[in-house]
Amino acid sequence: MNFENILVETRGKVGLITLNRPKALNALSDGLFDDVGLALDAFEADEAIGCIVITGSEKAFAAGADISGMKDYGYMDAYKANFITRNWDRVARCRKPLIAAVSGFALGGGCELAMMCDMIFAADSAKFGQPEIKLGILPGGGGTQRLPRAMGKGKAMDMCLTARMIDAVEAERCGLVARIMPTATLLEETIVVAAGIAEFSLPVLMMIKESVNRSYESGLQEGLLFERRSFHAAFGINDRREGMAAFLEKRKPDFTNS
Ligand code: DAK
Repeated sequence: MNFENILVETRGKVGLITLNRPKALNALSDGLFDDVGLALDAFEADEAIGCIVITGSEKAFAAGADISGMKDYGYMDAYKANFITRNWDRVARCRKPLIAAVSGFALGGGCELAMMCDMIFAADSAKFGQPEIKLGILPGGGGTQRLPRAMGKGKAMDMCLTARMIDAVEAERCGLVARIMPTATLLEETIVVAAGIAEFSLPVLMMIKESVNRSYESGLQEGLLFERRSFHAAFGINDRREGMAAFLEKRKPDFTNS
């Protein structure tokens, strides 16, 4: 797959998307999100792929939406083009596990893109921020909604109202980041984790992802009911039978994603 704004490759059962607009610190354009959407379509359709990683460069995961691309936008341009919603949300709709491997700047839409993934692994160099206020706009790609859910209202307000960047240690401490890794080995370590995930049963991984995400969008009882129904459904999956049989027979399970 050849794209103008991203590099796409597979590493075993892991699909890897690398944002590739180095001159603009991976600023996020509409075209870039079209590319990401097509790559995700292909990885989701590929039965051999069990986990997807999105990464950027060592200096920048992504420095936000492309400011030059939207500087002349009026309300009607943004509204009629369904700006952001049309293609950015594709990332949040991905059904397979998706990890953001973040090195350097993850600002504005870059931070929002990372939050659309299931978890963020950060290099020790990573810097997260929502600096939109400095441009006279507000975070519009989910920042004002996903940040408070990840880190609580106070920290989210601090980031959105002051434009302060937080480093990887603070981001992990407040729950935005799942793991911190050395910058030099971030991608390889992330791929090892992703490869481990991809060894599990894909339908069960998808059920887990759906169920955890449901906790954001429902009350506790609704969420528990959703989890319980999915759990019951898992008894109809061959891989459930295989996983339990393998444990009892003291062997490695052979999952078939069925
Ligand atoms: N857009 C376009 N170009 C960018 C960019 C960006 N976001 N960030 C950096 N660049 C470009 C720079 O212009 C520069 O280009 P040249 O001058 O070399 O041609 C090149 O990348 C290198 O950047 P710097 O020279 O500035 O590099 P430094 O190391 O000095 O600084 C920095 C790095 C990341 C601190 C700095 O570049 C910076 O502050 N960048 C802007 C960060 C930012 O403000 N991000 C938020 C963008 S706004 C919406 C939903 C969501 C959004 C919008 C609308 N709707 C629903 C309508 C999202 C908005 C955003 O993300």
